[in-house]
Amino acid sequence: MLALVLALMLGTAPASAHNVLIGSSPSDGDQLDTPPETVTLTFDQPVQDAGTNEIAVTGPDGGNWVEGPVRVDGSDVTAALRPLGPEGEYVIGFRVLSADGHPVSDEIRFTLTEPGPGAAGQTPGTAPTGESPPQAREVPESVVPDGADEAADQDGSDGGIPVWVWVIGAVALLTIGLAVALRMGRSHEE
Ligand SMILES: [Cu+2]
Repeated sequence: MLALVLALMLGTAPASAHNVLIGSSPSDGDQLDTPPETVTLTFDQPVQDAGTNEIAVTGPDGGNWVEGPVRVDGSDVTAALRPLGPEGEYVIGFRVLSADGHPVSDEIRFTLTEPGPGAAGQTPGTAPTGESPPQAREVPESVVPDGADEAADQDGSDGGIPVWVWVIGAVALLTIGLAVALRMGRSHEE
């Protein structure tokens, strides 16, 4: 009950207390001819630095251009970028922990109008790939266990099917037994 009351109190009062993105650099919709070196997201209140905050900058080539860990400074969350490469649209996806403990995620976009020094071809091979694969792994890890759970659940429900098999088997045996008995009976009659 206490937990329920607490949940209700936390659910109602701080509903307006989710962190809200109030600014960013680059800004949503920016057209830039010079690649930004960092991404900074500014929220209306402090972000919890629990090590779970994520920023990903996905380029037109699909690569992630964030380099190094996300840093939290009060209401600001910052991520350094490798020198951007191909021109086109970049999506800044973020997921941060609100002051009230709820995760907030969204994305903003900017467009690089001139190709940067970081060639697209260098994206996968350069040092930051050491950063990217762990992030890439984190996603499957959170997905795989869920899938495993579902598989386990399905196995659990599959566990009920053998009962059907037994019933069908029993019916089949009875039918065969009856058929044999009838044939034997007929053969005796003949
Ligand atoms: Cu909240």
